[in-house]
Amino acid sequence: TSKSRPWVDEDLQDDTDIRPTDDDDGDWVESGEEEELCHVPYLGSRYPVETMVQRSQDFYNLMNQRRSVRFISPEPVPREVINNIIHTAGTAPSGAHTEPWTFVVVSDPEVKHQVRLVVEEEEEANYRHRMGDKWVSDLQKFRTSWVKEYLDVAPYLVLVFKQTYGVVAGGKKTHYYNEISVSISCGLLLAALQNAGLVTVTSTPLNCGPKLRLLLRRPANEKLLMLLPVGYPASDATVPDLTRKPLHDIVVHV
Ligand code: IYR
Repeated sequence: TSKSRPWVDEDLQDDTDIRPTDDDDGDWVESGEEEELCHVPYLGSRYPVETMVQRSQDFYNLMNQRRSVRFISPEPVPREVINNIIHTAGTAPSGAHTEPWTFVVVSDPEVKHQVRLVVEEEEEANYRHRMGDKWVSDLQKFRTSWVKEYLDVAPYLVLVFKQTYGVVAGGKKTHYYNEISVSISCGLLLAALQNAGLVTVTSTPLNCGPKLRLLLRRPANEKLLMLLPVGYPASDATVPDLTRKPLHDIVVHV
């Protein structure tokens, strides 16, 4: 299928497991009829209607300013801010509350450079061979390429891994809906970055997952879902002059 649908990432068949016995050495464990969860009153905020309208409009205005920015300033960003943002991403809902995500934050310049070498080598092959002429020409107007300076320059690289299963004392734990769960957490991460005045570009480096997983010493149950360079925008950053679909083109009320 990777021939006809090159955007389907071959990493989903990650065979670089350094522990080849991994798949048969652990029994699947049940999350437990043994442990009970008590249910407590829900404490939420309810706002007056005018406040709701104002808040929803303000949040739209904030999020509508989000852009994929490929020119990131080397200026340092407080680690506390990054931690708060990842804490926010970790509030995402997940299948059976399994929280199947790992956020690897890379700030070490040497490791960032290693990430860049891996990504640029694979992306050059993607652009030259794997993506095909139509895909490459569809992207031309965005001026993307396999050269990704931001991987050296951004103060942080956040690599989001989905845990395809959990590893617990007795064996393996099923992570239901792990891909959509981690994808939702990525959406929250993007919103939290925007809220803090930071920028990123969502990159899903095709076929880099196994190498980056090994570089970052992550276990075999983790697959790379997204790579986000994070920082302040460069003072001379540019973005393509895009518009978004109007509301009436994206909503259907029944
Ligand atoms: N992953 C490549 C190519 C790319 C693909 C799409 I679809 C984009 O919207 C942008 C880029 C890259 O990161 O350059």
